[in-house]
Amino acid sequence: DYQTIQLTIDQDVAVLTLNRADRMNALNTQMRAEIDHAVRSSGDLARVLVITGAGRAFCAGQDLGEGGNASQVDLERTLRDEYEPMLERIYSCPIPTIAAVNGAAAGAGANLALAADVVIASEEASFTQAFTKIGLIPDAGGTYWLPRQVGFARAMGAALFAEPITAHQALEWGMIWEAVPPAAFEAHWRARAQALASGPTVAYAKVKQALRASYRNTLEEQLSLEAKLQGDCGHTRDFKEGVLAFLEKRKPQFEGR
Ligand code: T3D
Repeated sequence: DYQTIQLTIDQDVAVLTLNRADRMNALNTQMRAEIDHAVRSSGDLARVLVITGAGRAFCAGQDLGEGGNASQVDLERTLRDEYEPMLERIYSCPIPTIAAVNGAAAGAGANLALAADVVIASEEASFTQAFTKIGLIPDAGGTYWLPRQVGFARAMGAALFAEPITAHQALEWGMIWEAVPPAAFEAHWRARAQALASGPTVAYAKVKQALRASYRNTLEEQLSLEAKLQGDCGHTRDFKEGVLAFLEKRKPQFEGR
């Protein structure tokens, strides 16, 4: 039983809700461990994982009240022992991950969202690299994701000025996939999640692998990787079904294998 999050799994869709609404879903030790555990379970039990927040915020980052006197908190240890395993768990999750960002995402909360494969934001949401406001640098993968997603100049400005970036700005910058009016937000991300959950799960896992490898590969290496992964997809039942459904002019029934 989780204390700081909720996990529901329904029709192959796992929904992990950060659930400390009175603290803007700020992350503490227990929550990091529970997220890690829930993401691992979801990878085994569902075909898509959504991470969202209870109440009006998505996640306010590190719980700044945790650990008492800030000058005595061992930030390096917390990051290595608690943030890294959680973020790597999300990154290596075999199924597609969606961050459904319902409100403010600040500090490590912003970078938790950026660790997901797809970010769908409510138009009311914002993304703040709040760290320098309290004398820190972007962590939780921020210095990795930001320059890749929005380019160096915007990453630097976001980190130095630590201003809230609106959902529209984030969309324009290529930081997120969609910004959706608040009234339509939940129905929209649920429909997106359901669409992925009934899709070709093996191909999705290989899409993630291929796109990520492109950051470090030469063209030659990437073409070779594509050939290998496509060869694997070619052996799935979903590929056979996809082609058959196309030829029979009907919707494919993918099984995720
Ligand atoms: O281990 C380490 O420490 C290193 C790792 C660091 C990683 C980080 O994430 S550093 C960055 C930490 N996060 C922030 O600096 C963001 C702080 N929060 C905010 O900027 C704002 O609260 C929000 C933009 C998220 C929301 O603003 P708003 O106006 O909607 O709400 P609020 O009134 O500021 O917050 C409501 C309550 O939540 C309030 O408590 P109260 O007054 O009702 O008792 C506030 O103190 C609490 N809260 C918000 N953020 C945090 C928090 N409590 C603890 N930690 C927080 N991060």
